[in-house]
Amino acid sequence: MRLVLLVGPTILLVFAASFVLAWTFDRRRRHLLVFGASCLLFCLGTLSQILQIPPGAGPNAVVSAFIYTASVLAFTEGLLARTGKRTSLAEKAAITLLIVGGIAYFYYVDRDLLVRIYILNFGYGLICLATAWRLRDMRKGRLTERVLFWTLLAFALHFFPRTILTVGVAAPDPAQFGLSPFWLALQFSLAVLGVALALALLAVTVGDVIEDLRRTGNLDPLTGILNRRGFEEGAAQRLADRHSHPLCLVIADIDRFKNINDTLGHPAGDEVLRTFAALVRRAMRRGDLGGRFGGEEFVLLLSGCDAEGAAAFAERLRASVSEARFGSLPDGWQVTASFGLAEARAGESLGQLVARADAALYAAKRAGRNRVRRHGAIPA
Ligand code: GH3
Ligand code: MG
Ligand code: MG
Repeated sequence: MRLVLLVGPTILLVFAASFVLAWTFDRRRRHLLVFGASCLLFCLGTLSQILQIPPGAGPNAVVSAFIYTASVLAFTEGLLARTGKRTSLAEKAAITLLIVGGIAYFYYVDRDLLVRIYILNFGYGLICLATAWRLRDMRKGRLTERVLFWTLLAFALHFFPRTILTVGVAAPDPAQFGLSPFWLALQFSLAVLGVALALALLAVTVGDVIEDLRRTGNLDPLTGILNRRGFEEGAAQRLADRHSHPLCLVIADIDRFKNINDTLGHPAGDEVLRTFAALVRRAMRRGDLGGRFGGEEFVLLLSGCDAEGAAAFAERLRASVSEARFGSLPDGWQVTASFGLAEARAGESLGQLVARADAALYAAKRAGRNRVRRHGAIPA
């Protein structure tokens, strides 16, 4: 046997190992394991053909068709699972039955190599094409996602012209199958497009991990809302985008929070912060930005909202805080917060806007706490 035939299966094994290794770093990404399984199955399918296991053309055709179909289905399942989509078990079973049943029928009942070639190639092309269609949003995603989408589409489409051009209407001579243009073109296209596809998958995997790190680096671990860095990043974008204006910044500061910590301990204080953050999150609309600036100070950036709207928003949040029940506090302990807000001026930096809202917050504290103050407004 020529050793060169084992190059493909070896490459597939390396890819399978890479995906499984990537999965061990973050086991929530089950789709990586599915990609690993897909590569491994494809490797086994190739080996079954090269080594003629099981022996005999009929059993070998049926078994390898089954393994290849499982591999293609695992691959598309992994792609879909990555974005929370899936195909049903019934769909997968029906596809497998159609393809493997077709291969068995056109070997044992009505022997026809030509039809078998078309079933496999058009079948896999259609599965990949349907998957590309369901994942069409990826073409607007990150660079790695766009590369993966177009590689997938090219891979899906290539099945059709390649088969038609190298097989046409006459099946290759079974005795010379390994030397037929169909087989050689198949090997070549799998080596090029298949490897490109696996590399694109790995690139997307790396991109996913980076994106995850970036996101968690922008989140406050205690409350799950944005931390100062995440808030500043998002706020700078909105300030620069004139479609977000009018834009208001609201700073909320829990009143006499130190007292809670001193009387009931730090863990009770942390629990209050978590509940407070949940109230903030509930009050926000889509497109609003909310974060914790450290300590017991929360900031909100309200898009498409003028000072009137922001004052009404802050007043609602103030009321909901003063009425809320905080689990870590004794009955009858009321938590209140003071609010300062300012509407962004044209060309104003985030620092300047925060300073004005902060001045309003300070006025709210001085006026007795548990109230909302607007920068520039005449104190009532
Ligand atoms: P005021 O009404 O003037 O805002 O009074 P205050 O006590 O809320 O304000 P002050 O700034 O004096 O106290 C804030 C306290 O918040 C001090 C600090 O120990 C506490 N703190 C800061 N970060 C955390 C945190 O992550 N968890 C807890 N439990 N406490 C924190
Ligand atoms: Mg405070
Ligand atoms: Mg404070």
